[in-house]
Amino acid sequence: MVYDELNRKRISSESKDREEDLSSKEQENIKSSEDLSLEDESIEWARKTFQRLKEQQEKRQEDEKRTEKILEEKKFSENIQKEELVVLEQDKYSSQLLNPNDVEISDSIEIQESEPSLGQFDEAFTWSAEVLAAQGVRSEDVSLEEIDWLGRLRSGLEQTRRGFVTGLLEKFGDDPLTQEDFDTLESLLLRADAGVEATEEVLDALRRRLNEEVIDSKEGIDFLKKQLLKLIDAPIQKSGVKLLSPKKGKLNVWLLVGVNGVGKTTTLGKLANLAIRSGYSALIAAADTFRAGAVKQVQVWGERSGVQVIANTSINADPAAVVFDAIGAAKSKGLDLVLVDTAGRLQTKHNLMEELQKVRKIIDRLAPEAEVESLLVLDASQGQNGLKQAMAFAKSAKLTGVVITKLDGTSRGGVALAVSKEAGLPIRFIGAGEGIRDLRPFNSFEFIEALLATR
Ligand SMILES: Nc1nc2c(ncn2[C@@H]2O[C@H](COP(=O)(O)OP(=O)(O)O)[C@@H](O)[C@H]2O)c(=O)[nH]1
Ligand SMILES: [Mg+2]
Repeated sequence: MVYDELNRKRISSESKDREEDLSSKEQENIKSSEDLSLEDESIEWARKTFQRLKEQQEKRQEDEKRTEKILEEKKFSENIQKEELVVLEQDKYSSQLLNPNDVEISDSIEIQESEPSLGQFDEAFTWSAEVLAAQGVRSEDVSLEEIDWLGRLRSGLEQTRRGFVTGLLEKFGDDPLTQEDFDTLESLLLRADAGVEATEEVLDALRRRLNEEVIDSKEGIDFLKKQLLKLIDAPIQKSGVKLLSPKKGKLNVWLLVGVNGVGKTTTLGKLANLAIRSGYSALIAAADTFRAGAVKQVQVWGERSGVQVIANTSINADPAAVVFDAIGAAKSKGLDLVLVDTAGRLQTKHNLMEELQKVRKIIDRLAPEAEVESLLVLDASQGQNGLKQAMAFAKSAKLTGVVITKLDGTSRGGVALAVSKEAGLPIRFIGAGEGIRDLRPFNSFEFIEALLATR
């Protein structure tokens, strides 16, 4: 379960932090003399983890083969009708909640659903293993999904990192940095779309540190990591909620808002899947009634995860009415989470804002006790421009957090820093791909490690 994994990580890394605070000087001394054996140890740890995951995967594949074989034999001996097998296939996806007659699946909307699979024991694996170990995760608790995700996050951020980290490694030498070096660092940060404010803050901290001592490239990167982490964690800490998950025993309503095409509907589909996999009950409100095809897109996602979709397919149906129905249904069934898809066209900005306000009012009136999250979805590939546009939503939608999508293959991953510093909003989820599992709750430590990975 994804949320269990994340909670476990936080608890162990917090206790680790405390240990570090207590004896950082001592640990530094120990570290330098033991650098080599530490490296050996971490490779050993990674190897052990890899071996276990490999065995686990082989066992799963064997089980699948065996099931297939049994099914084939059964088919042969009992002469099972083809139609019955089809029903079996469908059962894998649909739930009792969903009446298959209600949903018409369009062939044009494809959702990638592949199970994560273990690659080679390579640099990507050892890096991911190290990031997990650094958070205090035990080797036997590492899941294939976590390894797979970290690998993809790291390669997704490669373009942002490429110019940035190599540039940095060149800049940080044994000599003190010059004004010219600072200018380069500044432009590197700005080019990664970190934004002016975040860039200034980080540079100031670095300047202060360098006034005190000369630092080498590794220390430079480590210092930068700490600064960026602090910056990105500030709004999360301020919110008082480290990891956003639906509160049990309450109705949770999560609105997804943002400009057209940023990935709201896709994110909602992935969130529905994440919620179900983590043991929550959920329902989708298809409140983007403006775009043709939007409802169908949502229905496909709902069907994949066995989540009921409340929709009104008539043209220009009132989004607030859809939300009204959805909250009523969720309350009567005692569900945990309502995910609300919304429209994002900016051409008619004024109407859109009014519409969002109306939706918000309905929620507040109908379910004043509900935990409402208004999540701004932001396309990382649009960088700072996207952020500026998106902030138009801040007032009408009473934003509480951000989801950053499309972190796979953009050079503007630094926009996460701008979001934290300039919008002051906590990042709650990040998406790095179009597949159903390509969205995870935001883990700042992993993000910064991936952003500044030196290999
Ligand atoms: N590469 C990539 N594509 C994404 C991601 N999230 C969404 N998309 C794609 O972005 C496009 C627009 O997404 P959609 O959810 O319809 O956006 P909406 O208009 O905000 O609802 C679709 O083609 C999605 O598959 C992501 O994390 N990575
Ligand atoms: Mg949409």
